[in-house]
Amino acid sequence: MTAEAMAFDAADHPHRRQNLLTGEWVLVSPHRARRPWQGAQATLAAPTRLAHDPGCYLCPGNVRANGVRNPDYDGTFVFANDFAALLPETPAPDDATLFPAAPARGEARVICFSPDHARTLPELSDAERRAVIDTWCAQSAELGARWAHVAIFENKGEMMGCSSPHPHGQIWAGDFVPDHVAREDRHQRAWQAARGATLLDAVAAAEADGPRQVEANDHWLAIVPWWAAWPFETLIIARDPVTRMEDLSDAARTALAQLLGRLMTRYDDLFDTSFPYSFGWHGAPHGSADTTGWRLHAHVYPPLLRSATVRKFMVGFEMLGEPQRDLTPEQAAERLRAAKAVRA
Ligand code: H2U
Ligand code: ZN
Repeated sequence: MTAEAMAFDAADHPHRRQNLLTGEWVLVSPHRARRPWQGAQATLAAPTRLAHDPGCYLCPGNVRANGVRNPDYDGTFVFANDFAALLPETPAPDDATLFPAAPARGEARVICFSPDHARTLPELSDAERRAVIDTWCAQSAELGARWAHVAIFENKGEMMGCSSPHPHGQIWAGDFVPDHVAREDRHQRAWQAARGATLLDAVAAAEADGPRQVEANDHWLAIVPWWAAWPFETLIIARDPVTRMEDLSDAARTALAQLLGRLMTRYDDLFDTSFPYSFGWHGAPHGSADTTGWRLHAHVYPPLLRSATVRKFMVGFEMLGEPQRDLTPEQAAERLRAAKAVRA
């Protein structure tokens, strides 16, 4: 049969999908998921962890790497990163045609999710997760009043380069809009201008109850996006017309605490491990009052592919061409839906 006569099957035929937030493409090669695998396939013994670790820099009452003692905090705890990637006062570099450079000023903070050294975000109660969300919102408002952009994120797990097992996230605020956000800014504005609709509002409407939905409630939708590059990547979209974290209503914050708990518990159940990921929020940059086209959302980028230890590597074609995946986003969503959303 000629290729023209064959009916296209997204679960079988190689094809490319475009990320509407960035314009980037991903190569989907579903037929490759059937290839034999003789590589590593280990399982991980769950490490037992104390609720308070005397050697941890982040636990309440302990002394940090720079000698400062943490207070005896009992909720979330935010402090200025002792090794901040951005500093408030730095001179501007020379900018030359062949050596382009730009100033970078800002500040970085660390947020401990709770005093408990052993409980990760999905292991906290809804009320404790709500406290983390309120802290994110307050930080976004406070730092956004001074800086053009506030990045709120969490690196979880050694595999993602996380430097401490104490559940924590980071906040980097700066006087510039970083590349990924600038790209999403352009694409969301262009969509709004061309169609008179908000891109992620349209995506949420089209994806609700569809094959890529993983979790949903009145205020949020979590999907494996059509264009997912990482095997189990998800996109969490605010269903209300909110452009920045601090504008979330009381009801949306409570609903987010529940949805995040369920989504991340599914991840943990999938490979029976504390699922590693990089996770973070994208909202309208604070540097401009014009938030046209924006819808608040979060990206979850987990590296795992086949088990607790077998990860996806973005190498070869991915480094030199564009991201590629074998498992389709629909298959990934199906597997996440089949995992448990509530801890036993
Ligand atoms: P990561 O685990 O995602 O790397 O975040 C931990 C951050 O905590 C890291 O940026 C900071 C590191 O600089 N940190 C302190 O500020 N003080 C410490 O005593 C330990 C770690
Ligand atoms: Zn700790």
